Amino acid sequence: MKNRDGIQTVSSSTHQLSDWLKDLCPPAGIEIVGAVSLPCPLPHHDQWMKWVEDGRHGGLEYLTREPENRANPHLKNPWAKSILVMAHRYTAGWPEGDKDPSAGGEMSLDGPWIRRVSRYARGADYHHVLLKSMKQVLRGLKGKIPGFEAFPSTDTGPYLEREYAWLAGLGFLGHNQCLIHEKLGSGMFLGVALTNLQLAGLPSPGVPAADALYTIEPRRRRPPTIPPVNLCGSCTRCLDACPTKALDITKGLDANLCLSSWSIEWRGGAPEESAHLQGGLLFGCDICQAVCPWNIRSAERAQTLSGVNEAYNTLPGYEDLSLTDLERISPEDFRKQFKKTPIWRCHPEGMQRNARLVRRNLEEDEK
Ligand code: B12
Ligand code: SF4
Ligand code: SF4
Repeated sequence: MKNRDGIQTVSSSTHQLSDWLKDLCPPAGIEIVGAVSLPCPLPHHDQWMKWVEDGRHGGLEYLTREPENRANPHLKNPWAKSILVMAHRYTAGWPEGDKDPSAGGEMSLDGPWIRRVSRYARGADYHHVLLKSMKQVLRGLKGKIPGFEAFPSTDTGPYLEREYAWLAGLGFLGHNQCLIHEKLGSGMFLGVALTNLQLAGLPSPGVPAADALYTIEPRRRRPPTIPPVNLCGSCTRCLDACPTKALDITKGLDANLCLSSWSIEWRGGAPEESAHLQGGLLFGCDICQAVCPWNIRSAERAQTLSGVNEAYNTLPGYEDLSLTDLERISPEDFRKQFKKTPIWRCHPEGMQRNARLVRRNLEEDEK
């Protein structure tokens, strides 16, 4: 890793940065960028700590490590003056069928298995795609700001990406826990980069920005507010639709109950007593996003927007595979098919297990 000790601060303004981003983002396919100055108190710090204490991280132990550094990246990186947050859209919305756990009403076992996979995982691995795009933008900024340094990551760094995305003005945090942009919805990946850039014009630390610095579609503008606004109003659709009742307004998501944990993260898969709740879902779950009115409205608006990055379209070759193939997929075939995709995360054993469970659930349903 590059030695970061001697990194010096560089300066610019939000105004100037916005101008540069207008040129740099479109060719890199980055759709939104915002910034937060560091150090920055996290307005949801206490809720997050309680979340960990209550064990709602569902055995994802890495989420409990070094809470001080996770809450304050400045402690380990005193040279860092801001964090840039970038977003890549991966879907223009979720069709009606994604709202139910049978996977698009797709009860037939011979139907396309890929419809049972969350939309974020149908194409290339966003860890590579987004990171490449972020690096392109950051290289461009290096060319404009002598001495600029930035360290991008997506998922892999100890950063609360949703919290920073919200603080940077990319959207609001919904009851489904997702970062929701009022016009683009929540179908977007987030990436962050610690930088040595001091930016004049950012809101005070801990106050969410009214809008991003660069965006293909402005949000509904409103003044920054404390305490944070959440635009769910009286809606509880995601809480009601979640098959395992993993969501709670005051406590957040319970990763012990989330189908996404069971089917992607847990080596043992779904708990036997509730495995039927996974229905026909093979990998991940989109239900709490598919039912969200913000996503439904953003899908209606999608025709007027530029397309989603093609890297996230369903990959070719998938149509040759069936659920039966996945039930017995060998490690070599799994590697060949999924090495450069988000599905790689669940290992061949996880895929075999998930495919067998889907068959069992759907066969039981048909009885
Ligand atoms: C661990 C993890 C998971 C776990 C736990 C999810 C969770 N809600 O914590 C599991 C495996 C279940 C999961 C599932 C999914 N994930 Co995930 N996940 C992560 C990861 C790596 C860490 C999240 C984390 O720190 N969780 C701890 C909780 C408390 O933090 P948080 O959810 O970010 O919430 C913060 C704020 O929302 C705020 N907050 C605001 N209001 C409230 C209210 C309450 C009560 C609480 C507790 C907190 C809170 O406080 C928190 C701390 O700042 C992030 C990447 C990253 N480094 O951030 C991706 C990330 C959150 N995941 C992502 C995605 C796409 C998904 C799925 C949609 C994938 C799928 N289709 O299956 C689902 C969505 C499930 C859901 N409804 O949240 C995206 C979200 C993009 C977006 N637009 O929001 C991220 C940012 C990855 C990325 N780089 O794009 N994920
Ligand atoms: S991803 Fe699925 S299981 Fe997890 S909270 Fe959302 S609806 Fe519930
Ligand atoms: S479905 Fe309703 S409650 Fe859930 S995130 Fe969307 S607006 Fe908020």
